[in-house]
Amino acid sequence: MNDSIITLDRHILSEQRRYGGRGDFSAILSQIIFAAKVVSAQVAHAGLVEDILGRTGHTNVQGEEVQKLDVYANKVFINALNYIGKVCVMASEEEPEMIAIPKEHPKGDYVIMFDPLDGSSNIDVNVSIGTIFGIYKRVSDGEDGVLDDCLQPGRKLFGAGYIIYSSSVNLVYTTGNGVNGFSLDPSVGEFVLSHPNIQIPPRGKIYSTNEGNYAYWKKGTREYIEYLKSDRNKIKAPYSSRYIGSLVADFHRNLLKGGIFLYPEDTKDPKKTTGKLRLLYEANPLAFVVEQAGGYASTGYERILDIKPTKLHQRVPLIIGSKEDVLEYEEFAKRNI
Ligand code: P6P
Repeated sequence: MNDSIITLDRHILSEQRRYGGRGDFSAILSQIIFAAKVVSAQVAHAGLVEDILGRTGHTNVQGEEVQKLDVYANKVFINALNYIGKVCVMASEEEPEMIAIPKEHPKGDYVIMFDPLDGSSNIDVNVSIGTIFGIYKRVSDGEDGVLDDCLQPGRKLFGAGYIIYSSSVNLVYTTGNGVNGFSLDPSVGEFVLSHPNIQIPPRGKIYSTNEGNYAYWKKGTREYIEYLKSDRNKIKAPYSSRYIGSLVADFHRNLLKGGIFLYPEDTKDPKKTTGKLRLLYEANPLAFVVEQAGGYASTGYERILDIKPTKLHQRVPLIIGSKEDVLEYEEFAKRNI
């Protein structure tokens, strides 16, 4: 492999040398990479292999039908991270409580939040799905991590990223020094740098939202979407609507092309009066990535990364993408409170 090709492992090492670090964080990222490769192999076969396709008959803490691949991905990430001695506690969308590090393994200084397989309802229709992760330094003393280590605001993130399992497998991550994207080369089993120094356009031409919720949106949200769909007295062409229904896929497209993703609060479903998406392992990691790429993430009223979490699985409205678009949405939301 010639030296113009930068593998993810090489990139992590160069970041460690450039910005310092004992290698603990790099070891965590290396394990996330390993887990991503394992999950991607199974996702690639999900359409073919009966025993991991379809439903487990169980529901997770979110009350959602758990697909077998969710269960599998959750275990893969937990087992890849719990023995390396760098982590003191984890939390997953698939686990109702915090995930303690088994007593036989040493504990470390980091805290991992993750959604092992977001968009899993799309698995059996072959739509892109993804993993989202956030990495914090612990705030507690003692051996085992505690809830306070998990309930940190997103602005305290030390690193974050996502993996999208699609026509190609991409891993996008930041350690607070910009955003870089890597593509898995299956011929060598390595992630190679494919999207260096990602910067989201300040304004896009795409909006991503489930307009089926229109009747339950607040007035400001409805007015904003109508505004995007109008030609504003021939001043600007209407935005294009693109909605995959898989957060990582919608986010990734908007990150590269520009645009705004909206999952606002709605007034129909009691579980969604504060939005559907989860703060700790969906909104915060993607908010950290998008701000590092020059974008912005908001609830419509406040910056996502400034929210002090109170519960492991708390939900938030998520408005995320090109900064000018998200700020424009805030103007509509705030004048209709
Ligand atoms: P809706 C998938 O279930 C998910 O959690 C996200 O990946 C996605 O953005 C959202 O929910 C889709 O929700 O209500 O539009 O189906």
